[in-house]
Amino acid sequence: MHSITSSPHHSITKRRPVVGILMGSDSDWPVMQRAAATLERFGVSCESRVLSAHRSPELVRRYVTSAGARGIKVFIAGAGGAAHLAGVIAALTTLPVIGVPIETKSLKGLDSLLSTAQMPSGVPVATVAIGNATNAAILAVQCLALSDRRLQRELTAHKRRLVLGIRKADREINRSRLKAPRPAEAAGRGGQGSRQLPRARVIG
Ligand code: C2R
Repeated sequence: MHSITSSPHHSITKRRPVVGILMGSDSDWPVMQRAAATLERFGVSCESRVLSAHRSPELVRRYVTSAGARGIKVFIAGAGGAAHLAGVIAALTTLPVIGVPIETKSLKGLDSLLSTAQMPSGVPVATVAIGNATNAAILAVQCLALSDRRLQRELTAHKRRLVLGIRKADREINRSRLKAPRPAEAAGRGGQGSRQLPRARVIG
């Protein structure tokens, strides 16, 4: 069991939630909590719910059809395997729906990816990469930023941090290349010249 909160209506801040994070099972929470954490970093209030289109279809219908009136503006839905949750939400609302395909043991999340992304024409689900709940949250912030100056500024700052992260990684990788023995020198000493370079890390 993965704990979400003691309350099923988890609110990140005291403010009225504007993003509804749904997941098909509490086993999805280790991935989906990254969406909640990212929204929190942007100062966006959200609520997280475990609701399954397969196991509790009526609860999904009730939640989704009442959410707009309570102030929810975007849904993020994570599900694995036969991942129909995001599609069912999209069928029930005119609000934007962002799908997070959850990685699975048997098919590595390809099943989730295809069942989330391959929606019929007329009912879109904006699908992010397998397990990338962070991107789902950023996309939700981008939707909200269309009518929110503060969020526009936060997104601009976020882009700037990405550039800084890449520049730092670029500097570090060149510094370690200068320190590393050349392949020929290393080969002469019996090595393969394969000194491990640090992995470029992007600040997200
Ligand atoms: P359990 O770990 O509870 O067995 O769930 C969940 O999202 C989870 O990734 C296994 C997987 O089943 C998924 N699930 C769906 C739906 N409901 C649950 N894909 C749905 O309605 O689409």
